[in-house]
Amino acid sequence: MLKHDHHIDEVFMQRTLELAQLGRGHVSPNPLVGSVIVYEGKIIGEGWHKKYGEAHAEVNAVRSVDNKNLLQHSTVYVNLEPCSHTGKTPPCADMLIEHKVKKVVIANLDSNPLVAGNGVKKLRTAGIDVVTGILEKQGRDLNKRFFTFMEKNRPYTILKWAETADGFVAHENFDSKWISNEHARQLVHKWRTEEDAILVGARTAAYDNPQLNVRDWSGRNPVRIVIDRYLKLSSKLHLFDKKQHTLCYNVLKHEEHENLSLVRIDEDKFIYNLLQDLYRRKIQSVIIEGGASTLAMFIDNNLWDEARIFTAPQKFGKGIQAPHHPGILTEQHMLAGDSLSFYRAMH
Ligand code: AOF
Ligand code: ZN
Repeated sequence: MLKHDHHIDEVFMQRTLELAQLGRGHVSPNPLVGSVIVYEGKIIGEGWHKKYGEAHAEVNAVRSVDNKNLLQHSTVYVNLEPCSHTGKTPPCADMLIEHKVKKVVIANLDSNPLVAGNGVKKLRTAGIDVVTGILEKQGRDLNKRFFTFMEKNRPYTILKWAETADGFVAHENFDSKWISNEHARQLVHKWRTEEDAILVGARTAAYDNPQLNVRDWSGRNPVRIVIDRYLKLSSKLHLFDKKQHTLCYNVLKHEEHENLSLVRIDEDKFIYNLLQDLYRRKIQSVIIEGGASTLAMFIDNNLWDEARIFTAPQKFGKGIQAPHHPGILTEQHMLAGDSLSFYRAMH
């Protein structure tokens, strides 16, 4: 491929990824997908997957083109390989073939076993020119939750905590107030809107009595999850107020109530079993908000993808130690008020 073509493909794929983002919060467990249709160097159609169960990106892009005759001379950009299966909607590959589009440019192959290369195969067999791997890394990152879910058969797992300059997450009495600040809190509420579920351990549930909902940002509430192996937590905790669904993982019993599921799983490989159960429930991502021993269990079992850590300038001297993670630092910056910094590490 000519260098010039490659650059142009990247420019249109960048726009495709921007459109894909518009579906955020509405399409899970489906991926974020955008599509741009280009005729003689100009965009003549755009679309994205707007809502779970509804039309796919390419379908919306094709619908937006006024003169459908131009499609046979056009290139379709789509960040995910067009699907080849009949799911909630008919196969997009077939639709593109029917319109005889000239070329299809893709960022990522679809890891869904129902598709997995078959979309590209169908297009090529029909004589359509297919280019793959344009802005592949950005596309993988955009759909990191979907790809992890499909490839590892578990939700994308984000660890979050705040630690002092000397590496503690709480005082010895488990009091963890005053480490983070209101800027960090608002950011955490935004993050909650971006994930399907939020999880805490029994000690955090008991000491902090968190509501685990979204208040300082607008967006949907995630499913709440608590680990309470021996069902010792008080039913008066906010987590059990039945205002939102809570999953309570334990080793004793299974019970369904309105907005509360007690889920029994085997003690052996507990964390692994928990993530398996979330996978079965189609929960594509989970943010783990503590405490230290719960976070450490995910790290020790090698079952995590990303860590988001706030560090505060103050020192506690002693207390509950922050978890140690073997991740790779990818981002570090100061938050407003410069009393706190944030860093992100990838597994
Ligand atoms: C595409 N374009 O915009 C999306 C695709 O149940 P369905 O019919 O919505 O199918 C969902 C699957 O289709 C999903 O798991 C993924 O493999 C693919 N998503 N494919 O061609 C799109 N969202
Ligand atoms: Zn499709």
